[in-house]
Amino acid sequence: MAQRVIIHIDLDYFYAQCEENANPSIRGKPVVVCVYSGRTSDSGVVSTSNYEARKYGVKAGIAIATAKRLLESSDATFLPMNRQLYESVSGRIMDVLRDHSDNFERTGIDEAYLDVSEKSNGRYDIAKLIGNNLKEIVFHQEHITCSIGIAPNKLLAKIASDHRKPNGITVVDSEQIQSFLKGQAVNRIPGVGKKVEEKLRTFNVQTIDDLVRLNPVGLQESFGKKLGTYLFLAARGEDEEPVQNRELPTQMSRIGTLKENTRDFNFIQPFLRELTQSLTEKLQDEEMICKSVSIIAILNNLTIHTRSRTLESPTNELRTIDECTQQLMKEFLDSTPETMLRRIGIKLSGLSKSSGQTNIESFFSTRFPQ
Ligand code: DCP
Ligand code: CA
Ligand code: CA
Repeated sequence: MAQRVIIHIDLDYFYAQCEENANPSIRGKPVVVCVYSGRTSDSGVVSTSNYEARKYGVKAGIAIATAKRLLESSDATFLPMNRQLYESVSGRIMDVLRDHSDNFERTGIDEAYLDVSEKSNGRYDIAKLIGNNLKEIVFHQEHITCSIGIAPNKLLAKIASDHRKPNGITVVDSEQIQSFLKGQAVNRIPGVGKKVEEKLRTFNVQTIDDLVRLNPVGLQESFGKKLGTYLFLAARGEDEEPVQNRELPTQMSRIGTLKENTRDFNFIQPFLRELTQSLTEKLQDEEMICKSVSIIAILNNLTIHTRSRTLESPTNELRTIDECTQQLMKEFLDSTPETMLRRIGIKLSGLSKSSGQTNIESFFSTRFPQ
């Protein structure tokens, strides 16, 4: 089989870069995008920061109060997340990338894999031209820089895209795999988080070449069959996963039958709440948020009616969604005095990913809980 050519693209300091473009006067100074919890004016965590802020040690996940302290002496800008802005920039960039690949897989708001094996004729010099061309198009169109990795599989392409950041491009062809991995820390391997890293350290493993020395049986005994095998192959830069179009669902719904036909809100309410809760949990499990909420009412004459509302901002919060379904149901009952309900349902639509977590990361956190 001909050698595959896979590109991984990750947009640089994505939310903060979108903010710089929305307001160029903040460029060149530290920019911190925050998730305010609303409890006090400073409570919450940093979502991301630009590279100027990172020089001060400000990065995703630290407390906003800590970031403010670290940036005390600078003219930093702190901004709340503007998810809609990032979604629309991301959507347009993904459309461009999809257009330039044989096969395309988006794995997060700011990253994607492109299979360009055919487009590049299996040649890495051509693939590099494709990569640089993509960087140019994305920058020209959206003023966003990105980092690119090009390699024979997804695993290596992802490690490579992280190798020169920001605005880098790293090519690893099949001859360069060993030298590329040599000396890199084990946590460069996607899915190797703090727990696995610590456990590996007890075996004196810190770098990927240390990991190569462990035998597969021992790895499986210590980490389980799946993760053990994965680590064994990853240390050798091996990965067969295809780049696959996994378009995310845009809506989800759930319908149930009431114990008896009724239009009594007190009877309907707990059932509606149960439906809302289980569907919201599914939404959260998928790490998604919804823009609109609908209720579905199927009457005793089997006609179907829906009522919908667009939320002020997309969410996966149970309280907000629950309030909305209750309200919509009340309004439906008030506006249709004669009806008897037989089945009721809810629908969440306008779905999008809720975090910058990539699928590969959530894949590993669900399959190999650390
Ligand atoms: N994100 C977040 N909370 C986190 C991590 C990320 O809200 N703990 C969001 C903000 C990021 C986006 O997801 O801009 C993409 O995440 P990345 O991990 O790719 O980080 P950045 O794009 O911000 O920076 P880098 O240049 O290192 O890729
Ligand atoms: Ca990024
Ligand atoms: Ca990313």
